[in-house]
Amino acid sequence: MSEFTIAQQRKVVTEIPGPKSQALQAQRLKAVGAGVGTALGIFVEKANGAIIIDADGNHIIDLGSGIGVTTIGHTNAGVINAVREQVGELTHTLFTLTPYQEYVEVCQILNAHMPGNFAKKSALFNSGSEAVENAVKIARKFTGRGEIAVFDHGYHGRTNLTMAMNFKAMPYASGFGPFAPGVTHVPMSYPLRDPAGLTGEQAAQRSITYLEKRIGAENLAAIVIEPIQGEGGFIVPAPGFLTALSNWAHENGIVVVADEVQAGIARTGQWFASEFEPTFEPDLMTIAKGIGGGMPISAVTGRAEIMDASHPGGIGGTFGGNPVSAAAAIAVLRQIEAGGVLEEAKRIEGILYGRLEAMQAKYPQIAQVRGRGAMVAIELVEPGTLNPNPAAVNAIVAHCHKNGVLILNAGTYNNVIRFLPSLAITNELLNDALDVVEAGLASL
Ligand code: PLZ
Repeated sequence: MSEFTIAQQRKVVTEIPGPKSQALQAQRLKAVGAGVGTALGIFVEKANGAIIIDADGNHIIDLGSGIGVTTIGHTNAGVINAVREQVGELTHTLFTLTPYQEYVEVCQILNAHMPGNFAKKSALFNSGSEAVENAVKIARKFTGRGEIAVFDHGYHGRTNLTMAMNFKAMPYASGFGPFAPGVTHVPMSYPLRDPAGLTGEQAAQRSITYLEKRIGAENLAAIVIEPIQGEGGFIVPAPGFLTALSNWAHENGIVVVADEVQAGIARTGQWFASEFEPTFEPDLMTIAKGIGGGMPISAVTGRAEIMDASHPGGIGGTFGGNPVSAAAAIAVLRQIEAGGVLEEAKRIEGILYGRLEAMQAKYPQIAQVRGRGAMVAIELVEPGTLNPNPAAVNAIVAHCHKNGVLILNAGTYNNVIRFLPSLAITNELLNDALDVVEAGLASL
């Protein structure tokens, strides 16, 4: 998939963060508002493939990809060339003033690859949150209904509406309200923590009871669900859960929105994570992160008649589908179409499952290995219980950071470690990173 311009090797030459990063961090703390946090205070200068280089010259293995953004690899050659070319030709018009072809081409590709045997249309935006906001707007306009439902442990963004849609108050919403009305939270299928043996259909029935009793099907415009939850800790619902929900929604004229912001665009080994349950039929999808190869762009793609529900002028935004970001997205999407990219996600899944399940057999803190493709996580507990073990996660993350592996936590209980490497990561580099993870586990 990639020719590398930086050797794909970990190299730690200072403490992490090193002195130059520490000096920059001191400046940053004076200049940048405190609400904008830091997971690891290294200042990044360059990156390629799955390696980032910091101001002190440390070569760090990136297992986070900017939270699932540089799926195709940092500074992918195809993306760089497309951006360079586009930036010299046209950087902005505002599509709703005077259109340009690149925007249309992104929509055409997304329409062609969204699952579902129906005509599709798309619209482009800047961020995942903005895509979710617009999917809700469009679903409300289409149905003439106001209420929406979301799922426990879910995450959808940082705008006022999407803050209301997130499960966790801390850190996303606490003190930032009041929030948009019309949002109801219902139970998710969480196989590790649900009663043993609860099937996907039974878990869906539990959610449907809430939807019917708390909201009333006739009042619901949309249900919005991540087919694999991202920030919630890569929770994969029990088989049948998504299908039973979408069947019920369709019987009741409710729009099904799959939030594919984190799981979509080849990350899981399919174009979209929704495809793992072929009978699950989302009407709209929200897409962002990996689509731009590092450039900001997002989309809502879905049923043409729903996408056409808004009056002209109802949907837009100054920068949505910016020409340079659109050119980057075309470069990413054409590479996936050309073949081989989905296979890389499956290769990585094989290594992650092989290594992490071997660790699970040795270390009783690992309650579960779950996820798909290059989106795999481990949930850590106090041995012999299901009690969340965030202390173990913090210790392993600290160990990894110290040793040049950038790794992310997740989960409602902060007790999940998630692996979101670029699909360009080599087997050697991934195994090296997993050796560091294992040493962290061993030192608990
Ligand atoms: N929907 C499923 O994962 C973004 C958040 C990073 P934006 N997740 C990473 C942070 O701390 O802000 C996300 C997601 C799902 C929507 C979003 C929101 O996407 O591009 O961050 O707005």
